[in-house]
Amino acid sequence: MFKKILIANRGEIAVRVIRACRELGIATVAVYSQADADALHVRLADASVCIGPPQNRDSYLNIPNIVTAAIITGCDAVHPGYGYLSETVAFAENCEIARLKFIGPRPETIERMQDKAQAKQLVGHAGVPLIPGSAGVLSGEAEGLKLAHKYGYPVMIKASAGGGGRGIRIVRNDEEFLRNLPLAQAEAQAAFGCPDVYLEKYLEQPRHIEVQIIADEHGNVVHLGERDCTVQKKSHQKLIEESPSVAVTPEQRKKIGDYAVRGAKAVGYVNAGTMEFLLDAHGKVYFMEMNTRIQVEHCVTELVTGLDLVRQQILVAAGEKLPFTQKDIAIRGHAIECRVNAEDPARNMMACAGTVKRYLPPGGPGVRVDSHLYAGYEIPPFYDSMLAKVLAWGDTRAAAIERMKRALGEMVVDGVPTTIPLFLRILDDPEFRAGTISTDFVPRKFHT
Ligand code: MV4
Repeated sequence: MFKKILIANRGEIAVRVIRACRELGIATVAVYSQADADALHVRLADASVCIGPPQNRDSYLNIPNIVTAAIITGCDAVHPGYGYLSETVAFAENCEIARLKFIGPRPETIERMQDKAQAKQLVGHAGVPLIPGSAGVLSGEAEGLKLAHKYGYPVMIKASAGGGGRGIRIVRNDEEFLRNLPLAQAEAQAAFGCPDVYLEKYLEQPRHIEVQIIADEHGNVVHLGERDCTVQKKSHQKLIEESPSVAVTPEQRKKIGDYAVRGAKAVGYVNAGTMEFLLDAHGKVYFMEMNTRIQVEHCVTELVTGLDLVRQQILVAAGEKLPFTQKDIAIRGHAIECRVNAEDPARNMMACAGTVKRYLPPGGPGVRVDSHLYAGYEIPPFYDSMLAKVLAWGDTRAAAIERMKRALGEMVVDGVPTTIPLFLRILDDPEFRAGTISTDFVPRKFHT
C-alpha cells in the first residue's frame, strides 16, 4: 500500500481525497498556490508545499513544480482529483517517470479517450450503440453534407478534442453546415490545438445519463449504476445530479451498465471512470464520451451503493483486486446532489471573491456536505465558483427531494451570493418533481 500521497488539486476534492487517505492510514501532502495558504486542504493535510503564484497555469497546472513537490516530500503516489491535471497525459507520464503512481487510468488510456471521435469508434467496436454520425474524424465538407442528408438536420459539429459541451455547434441546413464547419475547425484549433471535428445527428431533448465504472489492474470491471445529470445550465454547467435516474427502467439499467463495462474493457480501462450516454425521447441510449477521472458528482453513487469511490481508486491503484463483483452491487434508495456555487452573473464560472462571514452547513439524517468552506474563509478570485456539494439520500426520490429542501433551507453561507435560492425553486418545480424534464429544462424555465 502507498505510504504517502500527494494531492494535486485544491478545494473540496482535495479535502475529499485527504479524508480517504486518512481512513486508509496513508500520509498526505497538499499543494497550494500563494492564494491558498489558508485553504482547508492545506490545514487538513499532514504536510504542504507551495507550488507557485495564484494563477492556475503557475501553480495547479505546473507539472514540474507538482512532481518536484511529490519527490522532495517522499510521496509514492499522486491523486489528481478532477479538472486541473486529472486528464493531462503529460502529467500522468511524468508521474510514472518519477516513480510516482498516478491514481487514475494509464496515460495511453487517457490519450485514447481524449480524442472523442476515436473514443466513439473504440467503444462502438465493442458493440455499444453510438449517436449516429461520422465514423471518426470528419474528412471534409463532402462527407459532412452526405451524412447530414443521410441522418437529416439538425446535426452537431463537435470538436474531437472538446468534451463536456466545449466546442460544439448545432447546424440546421446545408448553408449553416458549410459556414460553420471551418469556424468549428478554427475554433477547435485555437482552443485545443487540434482542428479535428466529428459530426452527429442532433438528438432532440435528450437526458444526460452517465455510468460510473471502477476497474482493477486484473481485468475486473464493475459498474455502479447511473447518474442523471440532465439539470444543467445553458453553459453545460451541471447543477443537480441524481442516482438512480427516474428515466431509466431496470431493464435499461442493466443494458446501459453492460454497455459501460464493455466499453471500459475494450480500452483496457483501470481505475474509476464514467461513460456518458444520451437517452433520447424514445428511450434509446447512445454512448457519447468517456471521462477518465473521478467526477464532481461521484458522491451520489457513493450514497446509493455504500462504497467509498476515492478509497477504491487508491486500492486499485496500489494493485489490489476489487473486493466485490457485479452481483454484489445493489442500488439502495435515491440520492441527489446540488452544487452550491458562488453566483455572480457577471463572472460566469469564476468565484466572486469575498469572505465567508458565517457558514452553517446542514446535517442530520441522510445529508452529506462536501466542502472546503469555513467561517472566515476568504474565497480567492482565481478559481472555480463551487462552494459546496450538498447531498441528500432518501428511500425514494420524493423523500430525497424533501430532505434536500430541508438541508438547503437550513444552510447558511453569508458573504457571497449563492445558487441556494435557485435550487429551492427547482426542487419545487412540478416538472422536475415529475421527472419528465430534458436538457432544455433549466434554460427554458430558469433562464440560466
Ligand atoms: C448532444 C446533444 C444532442 N445531440 N449531442 C452538451 C454537453 C456535451 N456533453 C454534449 N451535449 C449535447 N450533445 C447530440 N448528438 C445535446 C447536448 C446537450 C446537452 C447534453 C447533456 C446535458 C445538457 C445538454 C444541454 C444542451 C445540449
